[in-house]
Amino acid sequence: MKIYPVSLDATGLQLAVVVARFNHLISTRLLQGCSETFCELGGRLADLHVAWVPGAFEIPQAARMLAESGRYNAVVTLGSVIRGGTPHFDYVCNGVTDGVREVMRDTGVPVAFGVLTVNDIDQAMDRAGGSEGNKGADVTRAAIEMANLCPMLAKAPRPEDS
Ligand code: INI
Repeated sequence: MKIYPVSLDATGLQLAVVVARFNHLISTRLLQGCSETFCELGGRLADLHVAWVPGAFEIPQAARMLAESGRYNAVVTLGSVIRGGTPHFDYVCNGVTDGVREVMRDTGVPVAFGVLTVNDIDQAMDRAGGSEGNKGADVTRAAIEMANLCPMLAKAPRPEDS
């Protein structure tokens, strides 16, 4: 049995972050969790490139451009969509979740999904450095793990070569 090793070492990794300005307070907390985690795991702050976009709906377009640039080992997406009793919530949620998944599928670059979809601001605060931890930190760990795993999978030997 071969098991690919898990690595959370961010040394030398180039990370792009797309963060929504909508619900700015939540976003800054998610971004703080992201940058602290990247540096704790060995990344350099200079290698963390941040693109602010107006809202979650704009995240996929910026994430695609950054992924297609070929410059980054992974992309982290951050933001929050808070249910407000209007159908807008569902449209924005569907747009960002479908869009991010398509970017990852189409480009092969790992894209971590750190967009909170919650009922109210309290639930968002709980997940942005409050009682439920920091989703920005969690998804940054996922991005680093995938950034290290994907090159190994791309070089996986064919059965006849191993
Ligand atoms: N954008 C968010 O990031 N979060 C929200 O909760 C939200 N709501 O509820 O409307 C939101 N809307 C803006 C949207 O992302 C776009 O920026 C806008 O529609 C322009 O395309």
